Amino acid sequence: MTAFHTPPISPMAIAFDAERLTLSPEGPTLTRRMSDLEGLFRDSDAWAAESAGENPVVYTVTSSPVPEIDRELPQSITTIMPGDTSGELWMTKGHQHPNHQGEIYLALQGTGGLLMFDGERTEWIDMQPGTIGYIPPGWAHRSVNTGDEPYSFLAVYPGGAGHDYGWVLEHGMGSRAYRTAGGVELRPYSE
Ligand code: S6P
Ligand code: ZN
Repeated sequence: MTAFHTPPISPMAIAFDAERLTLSPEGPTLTRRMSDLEGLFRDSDAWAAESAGENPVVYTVTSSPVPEIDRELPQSITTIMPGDTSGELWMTKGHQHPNHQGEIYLALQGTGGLLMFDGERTEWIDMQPGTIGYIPPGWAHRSVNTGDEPYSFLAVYPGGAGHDYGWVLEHGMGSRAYRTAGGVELRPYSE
């Protein structure tokens, strides 16, 4: 079983396999199934049926061994499976960093979107391999797979930033991303 390293962390090289999307040495991997996304999809009945049925893996997050500790700089690779629930594209839960700090995402494979919300304004960045999405301090963020293959990105973030998932449940994300014949459409969060 892999684990985070214990501080003090020694300088290290982390091998990144751009094809297989692995980090080596690696830390823990997190798997989010449909049932872990309660309260997030607009169509809660469809969410409940999918959770009680096949309960598919929606995304995984694999980490380097750098722990989420103040002043460290952890990295992770998130892979979101293609799919939608009543048209709403599969996505991460989304969170706010309670200790407001910036973060960067680098798209690696597939196509996606980076949805950000500061409580008033919503921003969307189309993400394709090579795009760096910058998340400023104070912006909640959620990633969406907009394509037909897995969408993967590298995240690098301050280890002391923390993760507030309740903020998104309380405030929403301003918009939701839907699959349409023409591509992707953003709709108001509560409609
Ligand atoms: C951490 C960074 C990512 C996400 C990951 C899963 O600050 O933003 O590693 O944790 O993409 O998303 P979520 O919303 O389930 O944590
Ligand atoms: Zn984050």
